[in-house]
Amino acid sequence: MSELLDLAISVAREGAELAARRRTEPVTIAATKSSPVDVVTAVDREVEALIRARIAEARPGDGFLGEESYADSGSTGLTWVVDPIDGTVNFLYGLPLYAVSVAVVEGGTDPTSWTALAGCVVNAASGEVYAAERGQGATLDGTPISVSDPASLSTSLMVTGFGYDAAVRAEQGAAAARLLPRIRDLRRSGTCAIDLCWVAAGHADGYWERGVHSWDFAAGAIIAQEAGATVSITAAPSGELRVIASAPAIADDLAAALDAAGAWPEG
Ligand code: LIP
Repeated sequence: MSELLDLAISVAREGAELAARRRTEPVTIAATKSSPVDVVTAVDREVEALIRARIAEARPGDGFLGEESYADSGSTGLTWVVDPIDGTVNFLYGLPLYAVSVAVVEGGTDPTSWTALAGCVVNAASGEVYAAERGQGATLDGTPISVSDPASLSTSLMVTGFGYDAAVRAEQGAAAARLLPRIRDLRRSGTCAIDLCWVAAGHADGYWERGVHSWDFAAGAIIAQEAGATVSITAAPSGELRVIASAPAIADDLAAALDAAGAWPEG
Protein backbone atom coordinates (compact mmCIF):
# COMPACT_ATOMS: atom_id res chain seq x y z
CA MET A 1 0.00 0.00 0.00
CA SER A 2 1.39 3.43 -0.90
CA GLU A 3 1.94 6.23 1.58
CA LEU A 4 -0.93 8.19 0.00
CA LEU A 5 -3.49 5.41 0.34
CA ASP A 6 -2.29 4.58 3.83
CA LEU A 7 -2.72 8.22 4.89
CA ALA A 8 -6.15 8.49 3.23
CA ILE A 9 -7.38 5.40 5.09
CA SER A 10 -5.83 6.47 8.38
CA VAL A 11 -7.34 9.97 8.45
CA ALA A 12 -10.71 8.83 7.08
CA ARG A 13 -10.97 6.18 9.79
CA GLU A 14 -9.98 8.62 12.54
CA GLY A 15 -12.48 11.16 11.23
CA ALA A 16 -15.21 8.53 11.06
CA GLU A 17 -14.52 7.41 14.64
CA LEU A 18 -14.86 11.03 15.77
CA ALA A 19 -18.11 11.51 13.85
CA ALA A 20 -19.60 8.29 15.25
CA ARG A 21 -18.57 9.30 18.78
CA ARG A 22 -20.15 12.73 18.41
CA ARG A 23 -23.33 11.13 17.06
CA THR A 24 -23.94 9.66 20.53
CA GLU A 25 -24.29 13.25 21.79
CA PRO A 26 -26.89 15.87 20.79
CA VAL A 27 -26.23 17.09 17.22
CA THR A 28 -27.13 20.66 16.35
CA ILE A 29 -27.13 22.69 13.16
CA ALA A 30 -24.20 25.13 13.17
CA ALA A 31 -25.24 26.95 9.98
CA THR A 32 -27.12 26.65 6.71
CA LYS A 33 -25.46 27.16 3.31
CA SER A 34 -27.15 27.22 -0.11
CA SER A 35 -30.67 26.82 1.28
CA PRO A 36 -32.48 26.35 4.62
CA VAL A 37 -32.15 22.57 4.19
CA ASP A 38 -28.42 22.64 3.28
CA VAL A 39 -27.02 22.32 6.78
CA VAL A 40 -23.63 21.99 8.41
CA THR A 41 -23.12 20.72 11.95
CA ALA A 42 -20.32 21.52 14.35
CA VAL A 43 -19.19 17.92 13.85
CA ASP A 44 -18.70 18.44 10.10
CA ARG A 45 -16.33 21.28 10.97
CA GLU A 46 -14.60 19.36 13.78
CA VAL A 47 -13.96 16.30 11.61
CA GLU A 48 -12.60 18.39 8.74
CA ALA A 49 -10.29 20.29 11.11
CA LEU A 50 -8.94 16.98 12.44
CA ILE A 51 -8.35 15.54 8.96
CA ARG A 52 -6.79 18.78 7.73
CA ALA A 53 -4.38 18.84 10.68
CA ARG A 54 -3.35 15.20 10.23
CA ILE A 55 -2.67 15.68 6.52
CA ALA A 56 -0.74 18.93 7.08
CA GLU A 57 1.38 17.13 9.67
CA ALA A 58 2.14 14.20 7.38
CA ARG A 59 2.44 16.05 4.06
CA PRO A 60 2.91 19.78 4.74
CA GLY A 61 3.28 20.90 1.12
CA ASP A 62 0.11 19.28 -0.25
CA GLY A 63 -2.97 21.29 -1.13
CA PHE A 64 -6.35 20.90 0.58
CA LEU A 65 -9.93 21.28 -0.71
CA GLY A 66 -12.58 20.59 1.90
CA GLU A 67 -16.31 21.20 2.09
CA GLU A 68 -16.14 23.21 5.28
CA SER A 69 -12.86 25.17 5.22
CA TYR A 70 -10.70 27.34 2.98
CA ALA A 71 -8.92 25.91 -0.07
CA ASP A 72 -5.12 25.76 -0.15
CA SER A 73 -3.31 24.95 -3.41
CA GLY A 74 -0.10 23.77 -1.73
CA SER A 75 3.27 23.39 -3.47
CA THR A 76 3.57 19.69 -4.34
CA GLY A 77 0.95 19.45 -7.09
CA LEU A 78 -1.12 17.09 -4.93
CA THR A 79 -4.44 18.15 -3.37
CA TRP A 80 -6.44 16.37 -0.69
CA VAL A 81 -10.19 16.57 -1.44
CA VAL A 82 -12.25 15.95 1.69
CA ASP A 83 -15.90 15.75 2.67
CA PRO A 84 -15.83 15.39 6.46
CA ILE A 85 -19.38 14.09 6.63
CA ASP A 86 -21.06 13.15 3.36
CA GLY A 87 -24.69 12.55 4.18
CA THR A 88 -24.88 15.41 6.66
CA VAL A 89 -28.68 15.33 6.80
CA ASN A 90 -28.56 11.59 7.57
CA PHE A 91 -26.05 12.36 10.34
CA LEU A 92 -28.31 15.11 11.71
CA TYR A 93 -31.29 12.72 11.84
CA GLY A 94 -29.27 9.77 13.13
CA LEU A 95 -29.74 7.65 9.99
CA PRO A 96 -26.83 5.15 9.80
CA LEU A 97 -25.60 6.30 6.37
CA TYR A 98 -22.98 9.02 6.61
CA ALA A 99 -19.44 8.82 5.36
CA VAL A 100 -16.05 10.44 5.67
CA SER A 101 -14.61 10.85 2.18
CA VAL A 102 -10.89 11.48 1.60
CA ALA A 103 -9.17 11.53 -1.80
CA VAL A 104 -5.84 12.77 -3.09
CA VAL A 105 -5.56 14.07 -6.65
CA GLU A 106 -2.94 15.63 -8.89
CA GLY A 107 -3.30 18.16 -11.71
CA GLY A 108 -5.41 20.80 -10.04
CA THR A 109 -8.89 20.80 -8.51
CA ASP A 110 -11.09 20.53 -11.60
CA PRO A 111 -12.66 17.07 -11.24
CA THR A 112 -13.22 16.86 -14.99
CA SER A 113 -9.46 16.94 -15.57
CA TRP A 114 -7.64 15.96 -12.35
CA THR A 115 -6.04 12.54 -11.85
CA ALA A 116 -7.21 10.80 -8.71
CA LEU A 117 -4.38 8.84 -7.06
CA ALA A 118 -6.07 7.32 -4.02
CA GLY A 119 -9.32 7.51 -2.10
CA CYS A 120 -11.06 6.20 1.00
CA VAL A 121 -14.71 6.32 2.06
CA VAL A 122 -15.63 5.16 5.55
CA ASN A 123 -19.27 4.61 6.46
CA ALA A 124 -18.94 6.12 9.92
CA ALA A 125 -22.07 4.37 11.18
CA SER A 126 -21.01 0.85 10.15
CA GLY A 127 -17.23 1.22 10.10
CA GLU A 128 -17.01 -0.17 6.55
CA VAL A 129 -13.83 1.03 4.83
CA TYR A 130 -13.86 1.38 1.05
CA ALA A 131 -10.50 2.22 -0.51
CA ALA A 132 -8.70 2.37 -3.84
CA GLU A 133 -5.40 3.38 -5.34
CA ARG A 134 -4.91 4.23 -9.03
CA GLY A 135 -4.19 1.06 -10.96
CA GLN A 136 -4.40 -1.18 -7.87
CA GLY A 137 -8.11 -2.04 -7.67
CA ALA A 138 -10.64 -1.30 -4.94
CA THR A 139 -11.39 -2.96 -1.61
CA LEU A 140 -14.01 -3.13 1.10
CA ASP A 141 -12.43 -3.80 4.51
CA GLY A 142 -9.35 -5.04 2.66
CA THR A 143 -11.19 -7.48 0.39
CA PRO A 144 -11.21 -6.76 -3.38
CA ILE A 145 -14.53 -5.58 -4.78
CA SER A 146 -15.87 -5.31 -8.30
CA VAL A 147 -18.92 -3.94 -10.05
CA SER A 148 -21.95 -6.02 -11.01
CA ASP A 149 -22.71 -7.43 -14.46
CA PRO A 150 -26.42 -6.71 -14.98
CA ALA A 151 -28.20 -8.29 -17.94
CA SER A 152 -29.87 -5.02 -18.93
CA LEU A 153 -30.82 -1.55 -17.78
CA SER A 154 -34.38 -2.77 -17.16
CA THR A 155 -33.09 -5.21 -14.52
CA SER A 156 -30.66 -2.73 -12.95
CA LEU A 157 -30.89 -1.24 -9.47
CA MET A 158 -29.96 2.43 -9.59
CA VAL A 159 -29.06 5.01 -6.94
CA THR A 160 -29.28 8.76 -7.20
CA GLY A 161 -29.47 11.91 -5.12
CA PHE A 162 -31.24 15.23 -5.04
CA GLY A 163 -30.02 18.75 -4.39
CA TYR A 164 -30.83 21.31 -1.74
CA ASP A 165 -32.59 23.70 -4.10
CA ALA A 166 -36.34 23.04 -4.40
CA ALA A 167 -36.54 23.96 -8.09
CA VAL A 168 -33.62 21.67 -8.93
CA ARG A 169 -35.19 18.90 -6.85
CA ALA A 170 -38.38 19.27 -8.87
CA GLU A 171 -36.41 18.74 -12.08
CA GLN A 172 -34.45 15.83 -10.57
CA GLY A 173 -37.62 14.18 -9.31
CA ALA A 174 -39.28 14.48 -12.72
CA ALA A 175 -36.26 12.96 -14.46
CA ALA A 176 -36.10 10.11 -11.94
CA ALA A 177 -39.81 9.43 -12.47
CA ARG A 178 -39.26 9.22 -16.23
CA LEU A 179 -36.36 6.78 -15.77
CA LEU A 180 -38.09 4.62 -13.15
CA PRO A 181 -40.16 2.45 -15.53
CA ARG A 182 -36.94 1.63 -17.44
CA ILE A 183 -34.97 0.21 -14.47
CA ARG A 184 -35.44 -2.48 -11.79
CA ASP A 185 -35.77 0.08 -9.00
CA LEU A 186 -34.27 3.19 -7.45
CA ARG A 187 -32.63 3.87 -4.09
CA ARG A 188 -31.66 7.18 -2.49
CA SER A 189 -29.10 6.87 0.33
CA GLY A 190 -28.42 10.57 0.95
CA THR A 191 -24.68 10.25 0.42
CA CYS A 192 -22.97 10.34 -2.94
CA ALA A 193 -19.79 8.81 -1.52
CA ILE A 194 -21.60 5.68 -0.34
CA ASP A 195 -23.68 5.55 -3.53
CA LEU A 196 -20.48 5.30 -5.55
CA CYS A 197 -19.06 2.67 -3.19
CA TRP A 198 -22.25 0.64 -3.53
CA VAL A 199 -21.73 0.62 -7.30
CA ALA A 200 -18.10 -0.40 -6.74
CA ALA A 201 -19.17 -3.33 -4.56
CA GLY A 202 -22.02 -4.43 -6.82
CA HIS A 203 -24.68 -3.39 -4.30
CA ALA A 204 -26.14 -1.18 -7.03
CA ASP A 205 -25.71 -1.35 -10.79
CA GLY A 206 -25.42 2.37 -11.39
CA TYR A 207 -25.55 5.88 -9.97
CA TRP A 208 -26.21 9.29 -11.43
CA GLU A 209 -26.53 12.78 -9.98
CA ARG A 210 -26.22 16.42 -10.98
CA GLY A 211 -25.16 19.31 -8.79
CA VAL A 212 -22.85 17.30 -6.53
CA HIS A 213 -19.60 18.85 -5.32
CA SER A 214 -16.13 17.51 -6.06
CA TRP A 215 -15.58 16.61 -2.38
CA ASP A 216 -18.76 14.49 -2.42
CA PHE A 217 -17.47 12.17 -5.15
CA ALA A 218 -13.66 12.52 -5.30
CA ALA A 219 -12.96 9.33 -3.33
CA GLY A 220 -16.05 7.37 -4.38
CA ALA A 221 -15.28 7.95 -8.05
CA ILE A 222 -11.80 6.41 -7.93
CA ILE A 223 -13.13 3.53 -5.82
CA ALA A 224 -15.84 2.87 -8.41
CA GLN A 225 -13.40 3.24 -11.31
CA GLU A 226 -10.86 0.87 -9.74
CA ALA A 227 -13.66 -1.62 -9.12
CA GLY A 228 -14.37 -1.66 -12.86
CA ALA A 229 -17.14 0.92 -13.18
CA THR A 230 -17.53 3.21 -16.15
CA VAL A 231 -17.34 6.66 -14.55
CA SER A 232 -18.22 9.97 -16.22
CA ILE A 233 -17.57 13.34 -14.55
CA THR A 234 -18.66 16.30 -16.65
CA ALA A 235 -19.60 19.95 -16.19
CA ALA A 236 -22.58 21.76 -17.68
CA PRO A 237 -22.12 25.19 -19.31
CA SER A 238 -23.17 26.64 -15.94
CA GLY A 239 -20.39 24.70 -14.20
CA GLU A 240 -22.84 22.28 -12.57
CA LEU A 241 -21.08 18.93 -12.10
CA ARG A 242 -22.68 15.72 -13.28
CA VAL A 243 -21.56 12.22 -12.27
CA ILE A 244 -22.53 8.85 -13.74
CA ALA A 245 -20.99 5.59 -12.52
CA SER A 246 -22.21 2.18 -13.58
CA ALA A 247 -21.40 -1.37 -14.50
CA PRO A 248 -19.89 -1.25 -18.00
CA ALA A 249 -22.64 -3.57 -19.26
CA ILE A 250 -25.27 -0.83 -18.96
CA ALA A 251 -23.19 2.33 -19.37
CA ASP A 252 -24.30 3.23 -22.89
CA ASP A 253 -27.97 2.40 -22.31
CA LEU A 254 -27.94 4.33 -19.03
CA ALA A 255 -26.39 7.40 -20.65
CA ALA A 256 -29.02 7.36 -23.39
CA ALA A 257 -31.87 6.79 -20.92
CA LEU A 258 -30.69 9.67 -18.71
CA ASP A 259 -30.58 11.97 -21.72
CA ALA A 260 -34.07 10.85 -22.74
CA ALA A 261 -35.36 11.37 -19.18
CA GLY A 262 -34.08 14.96 -19.11
CA ALA A 263 -31.57 14.32 -16.34
CA TRP A 264 -29.39 17.16 -17.63
CA PRO A 265 -31.68 20.16 -18.36
CA GLU A 266 -28.85 22.32 -19.70
CA GLY A 267 -27.86 19.54 -22.07
C1 LIP B 1 -24.87 15.05 -0.11
C2 LIP B 1 -24.48 14.26 -1.35
C3 LIP B 1 -25.68 13.54 -1.94
C4 LIP B 1 -26.74 14.54 -2.31
C5 LIP B 1 -27.17 15.25 -1.05
C6 LIP B 1 -25.98 15.99 -0.40
P1 LIP B 1 -23.60 16.40 1.82
O1 LIP B 1 -23.72 15.75 0.33
O2 LIP B 1 -23.49 13.33 -1.02
O3 LIP B 1 -25.32 12.81 -3.09
O4 LIP B 1 -27.83 13.89 -2.91
O5 LIP B 1 -28.19 16.15 -1.37
O6 LIP B 1 -25.53 16.98 -1.29
O7 LIP B 1 -24.33 17.71 1.72
O8 LIP B 1 -24.27 15.50 2.79
O9 LIP B 1 -22.13 16.57 2.06
